[in-house]
Amino acid sequence: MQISVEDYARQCAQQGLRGDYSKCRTDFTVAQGYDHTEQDQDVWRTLSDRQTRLTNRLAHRSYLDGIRALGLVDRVPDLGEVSGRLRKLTGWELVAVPGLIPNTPFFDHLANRRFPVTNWLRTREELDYIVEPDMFHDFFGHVPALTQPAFADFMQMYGTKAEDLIDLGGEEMIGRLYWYTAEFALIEEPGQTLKAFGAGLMSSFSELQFAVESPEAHRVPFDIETVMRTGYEIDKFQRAYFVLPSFEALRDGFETADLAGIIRRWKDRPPLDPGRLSAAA
Ligand code: HBI
Ligand code: FE
Repeated sequence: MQISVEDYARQCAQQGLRGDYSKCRTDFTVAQGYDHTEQDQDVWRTLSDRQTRLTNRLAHRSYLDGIRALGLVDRVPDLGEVSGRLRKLTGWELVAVPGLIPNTPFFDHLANRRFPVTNWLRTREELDYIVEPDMFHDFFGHVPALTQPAFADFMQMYGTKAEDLIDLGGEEMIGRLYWYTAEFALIEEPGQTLKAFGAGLMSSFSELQFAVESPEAHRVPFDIETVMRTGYEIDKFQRAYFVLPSFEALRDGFETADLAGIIRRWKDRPPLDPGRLSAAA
């Protein structure tokens, strides 16, 4: 029972979301068309320059390797070109969408190794903060990680399992898993220093520094069940960051966990307070 493009477009407009849904196909994709203005290119360069200085220091090497493998980030990306490179690395490709899309088509894209990238960019007045995901968040934040085989597998598996888990009442719980891994996470591999991971961090100037460097940031060991029980807020710095030991641990944990059991046990109980989780050693 999927919402139609027309009804969804009306809903988005009512909520004041941007995005032109009038040219959407039934899977909510649009042609990228590469008609980005000089203003877009300028905003992209500003964001990219500023953020790259930080990611070079603070992002996990997988992210930096991903950026290098996918090519230039000094202009608005051509999704077709990047898809060509990504396909060879992990079999993923990118599709353009007008903005947020409903769960069902979003998960279906992931399950088929397609990552939806928003086709509009924030304005110069919004460099620091924007509520909706835009092209900079989607591309600069999410896409480099898709070059990493174990993470790429995790994202596909997430798309594959999501609908069934939602049917069990797990929508909020798997949303938390996405939030605390694909958006805001840290990685600490044995013998390595703590680094940032996740699109929410990569596309944020101030939170990226806070999460990795601040003594005030609360860092807790990664555990699937705990993550799925922990609440979050979207409009403040996170009050906890889960520390992944590796992407393999994430993928294998998600693959083998009794997700249905976890959902059954916790779905009707109040979420854990991220500020009160036990800290990482
Ligand atoms: N649509 N374009 C877009 N990007 C998202 O990240 C996204 C979405 N629709 C639904 C959705 N995310 C959520 O269901 C997941 O983040 C859990
Ligand atoms: Fe995101």
